Amino acid sequence: MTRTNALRSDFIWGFATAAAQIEGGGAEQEAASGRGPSIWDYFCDQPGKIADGAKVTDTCDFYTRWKEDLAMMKSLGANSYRFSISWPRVIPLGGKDDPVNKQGLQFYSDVIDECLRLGMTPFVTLYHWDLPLELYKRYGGWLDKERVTADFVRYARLCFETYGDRVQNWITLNEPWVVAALGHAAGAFAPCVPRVRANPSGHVSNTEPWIVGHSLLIAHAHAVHAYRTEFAHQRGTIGITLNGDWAEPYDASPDNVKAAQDKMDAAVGWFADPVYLGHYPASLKAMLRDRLPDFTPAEIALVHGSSDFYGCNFYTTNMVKAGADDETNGNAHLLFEGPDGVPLAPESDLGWLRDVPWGFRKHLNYLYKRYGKPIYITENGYAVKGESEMSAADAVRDADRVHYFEGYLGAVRDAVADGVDVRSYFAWSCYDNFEWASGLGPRFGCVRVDYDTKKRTVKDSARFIGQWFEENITA
Ligand code: PNW
Repeated sequence: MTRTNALRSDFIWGFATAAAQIEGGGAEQEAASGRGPSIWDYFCDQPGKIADGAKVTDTCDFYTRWKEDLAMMKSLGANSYRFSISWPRVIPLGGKDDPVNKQGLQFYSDVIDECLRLGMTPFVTLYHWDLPLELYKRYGGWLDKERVTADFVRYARLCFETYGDRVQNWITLNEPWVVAALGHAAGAFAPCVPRVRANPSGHVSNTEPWIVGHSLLIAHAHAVHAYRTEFAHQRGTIGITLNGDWAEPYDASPDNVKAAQDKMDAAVGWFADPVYLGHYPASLKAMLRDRLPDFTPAEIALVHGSSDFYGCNFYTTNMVKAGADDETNGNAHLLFEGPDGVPLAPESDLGWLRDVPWGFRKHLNYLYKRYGKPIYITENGYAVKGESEMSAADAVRDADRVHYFEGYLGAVRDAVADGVDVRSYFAWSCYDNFEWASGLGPRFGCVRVDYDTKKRTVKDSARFIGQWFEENITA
């Protein structure tokens, strides 16, 4: 083994998951657990919304198998685990005056204790998309800034009170862009019931995503404020995690160079600029005009500086051309080939994802230069084409996923050599799980899950990653 000592000795690495994607072990068990329904339960019940008709109630059964699963992660070498708390599991109806589910609260407490016992630092996300359904019914969820903020802050406070003596690393929101854009504009994700249909041909609202995005920023900022003022003695860090893949201009034409920046502004800057720079990007304002809500002075004072780190989820790189009709991507076309017509990489199991490692180094440099914060990579991973159709024996020899991690981890190492302050890496995902509207088809796991028996089998990629960190973290 060659040691590179490329990463700091306290580098954090592990696997990432989200509650709604892994916990369910069958409808009966879920009902007995006291968890309230989320917008994803409701969405799964709508015909045609989930590719294979899968349900969030029946996924990997982490809810009963958590102890073995944590032991497995530990055996793969992880020194940390990133997971999310299900809001409706701890407060079934979700609201600030609604009752707490003691069983749900205890569940995460046990998971946290076991992580610590095993020597894995818990990174806890408060909101990974499973809004309590009741809040959507009551007031439209993220559409109502005042009410959702009050409810979210009470939920966050309950988590800080209950777990904050043991959890030092908090993530308020996972990928607000997905919540706002896929959940309220494109119609691909829950709740997908836009009230303003500017475009009569489809589920497209041209106002809701921006209202929702604004509420998400405000709710996040209030939760951070509560943590920093009321829980300062816990001495933890708190921040937000954003998605946003790298946008490379299709060619050197000014229009396409601008389109690439517009795409970065829409996907990343929409949230990162207010949080780290104190205002929305100028290109977003120019595109949306009065459809982009304004911050009051009090709001922006709270939002600006509301993240101790930059939480980065990263998956792919696009060649970007001007002239599309998609505001949530800055009206940019996202392509996987340049003018030479040669694909950047073969297809994965999802249309938006390909194995293009070179954009990662550029992305990390861009984020560090623009926002100047330590970067926690909170997700990165790959869905091998056709893996669900493979035999178990073939699926666990996941050479394409190994190839992906080899390239992307190399890009992390290069970015660190460039001077970028990267502190963590979480692979998405620990094991195959519920891939939202795509159901159980696309598999992102470094461990295979047989959904009939729930049996777990380690894939080659899990071993590869463990070995990679063993070689690259300074001893
Ligand atoms: C992230 N897109 O989601 C999420 O944080 C995970 O829950 C998810 O399983 C993972 O990436 C893999 O998809 C995304 O359509 C979902 O561009 C969709 C998109 C991007 C990220």
